[in-house]
Amino acid sequence: LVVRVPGKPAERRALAGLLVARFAKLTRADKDRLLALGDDAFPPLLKAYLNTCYIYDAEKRGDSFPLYEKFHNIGDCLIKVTSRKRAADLMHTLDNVPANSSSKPLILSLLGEYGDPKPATPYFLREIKGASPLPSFEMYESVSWVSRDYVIHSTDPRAVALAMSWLKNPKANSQLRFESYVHLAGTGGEAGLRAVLAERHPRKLLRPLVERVENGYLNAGEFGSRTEVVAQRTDSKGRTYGLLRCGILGNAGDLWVAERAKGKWKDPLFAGVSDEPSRLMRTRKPPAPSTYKGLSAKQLVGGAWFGIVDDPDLSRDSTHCGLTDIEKKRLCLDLDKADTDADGDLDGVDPAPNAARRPLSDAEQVLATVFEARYHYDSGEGPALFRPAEGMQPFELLGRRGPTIWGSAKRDDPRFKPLVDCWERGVAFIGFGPPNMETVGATIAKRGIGRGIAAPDPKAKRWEDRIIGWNHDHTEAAVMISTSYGGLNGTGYYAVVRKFGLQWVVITMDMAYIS
Ligand SMILES: [Ca+2]
Ligand SMILES: [Ca+2]
Repeated sequence: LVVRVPGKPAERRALAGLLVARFAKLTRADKDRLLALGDDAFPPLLKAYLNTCYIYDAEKRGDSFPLYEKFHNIGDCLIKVTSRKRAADLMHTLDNVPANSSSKPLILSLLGEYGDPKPATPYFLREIKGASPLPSFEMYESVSWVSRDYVIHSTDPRAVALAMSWLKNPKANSQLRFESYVHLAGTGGEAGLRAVLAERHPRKLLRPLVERVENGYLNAGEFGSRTEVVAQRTDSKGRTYGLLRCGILGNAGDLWVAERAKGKWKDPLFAGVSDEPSRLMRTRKPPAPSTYKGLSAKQLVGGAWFGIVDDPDLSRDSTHCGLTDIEKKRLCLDLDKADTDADGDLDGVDPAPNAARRPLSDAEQVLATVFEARYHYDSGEGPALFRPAEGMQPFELLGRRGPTIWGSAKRDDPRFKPLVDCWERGVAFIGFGPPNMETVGATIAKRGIGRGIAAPDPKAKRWEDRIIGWNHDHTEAAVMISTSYGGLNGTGYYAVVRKFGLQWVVITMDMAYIS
């Protein structure tokens, strides 16, 4: 199909102006003609885009969806006719629009695409500095998102210096620190690599569970919860007890009892039973068991809890591992052993309690490196269930602040039922998979990182060839890491790692999906 447009510049510009003026009424064929005018359509489209944004911003309180739609439609056309020669117009626009204009994210992302780093970088630095502190939830199309994305992938010394300052400042926003941590070894040369390695922690034991309960916060998206006090009572001897709801073992409805002493909850104990906090929407039953010695969650919450606060069966830790038998059952650990994986660290503090420490193959190091980087700034102290691919042998995946349990490649393996039943309740389900090579390919084309990495072969015999993409000499690799707490609460990141000497380091990690 050939779209006919005039050849003479003046006629082309006149036609572009005419078509943009009646933009809302354009047929598909008209739109094709407009786009076929290419760069000649840029000036009227930019002008119309800015005008629509201006009116949209002025009327934001009203019902402005039609306007919103209009500026998106014009924006879509603008994207298609912008090229490198328009970078100066984009910078001129940014110099002149109001600070919070809704036109900014698109103009900035076009500048990121077509501008030369030297003149363009200061625009992004200015925006990201002005945007601090960052909102906790960001739209993809926000100014701070676009500028952060630019700065973090840039090798411009000014952008690298800013990312280095985030990484080295413990008080900086943790999202910015995370982005710096997973990109600087790729963008920042020797100094960037050194800064990333300096930020890595040595292997750390977990805080004892009783400490984590006191401040029990699960970083589990909408299922996150702090420990709450359901009921509190003082007995005849003046001792105060409480019934708590705490999600530190992976379920926000879990019931715990504890004594209150000197302003603190002393040695909280999991009752093994869960109720449903009203704010949570549930499609499944709470994880088993449904009763404690015949008492249902409803009865416990109704007052029966006060009768079990001294029950020695609640506090029994048969193996002296730092977890009660009831807590251990939830974590799917060996009830007969204090150190399930026999690596010297007791189950209560081992960050990988059912995977022993051992030397790792290159492929295992790739996964361990990506895992560590992904959760380096994650504050969640609850359990994760790792889902290995067929053929993987357990090894320690470190970096989270809660225990990571090595699960099974079989979906319904009964050994892990207690954690699996906490789907949508707070347990993080983590797995690796082949990177989406379309996404990786786009990044490779745009930024040159990961050149030479081949797509994994889904039919390969060895798991390392099925889920990891390698370059020819196995010094760079790409993989996807996914975390999900429930059906509509998950993220996937694809990562590229590079081997520096003997050490694997993440050189890029970007969100591939969120649900
Ligand atoms: Ca151990
Ligand atoms: Ca271990």
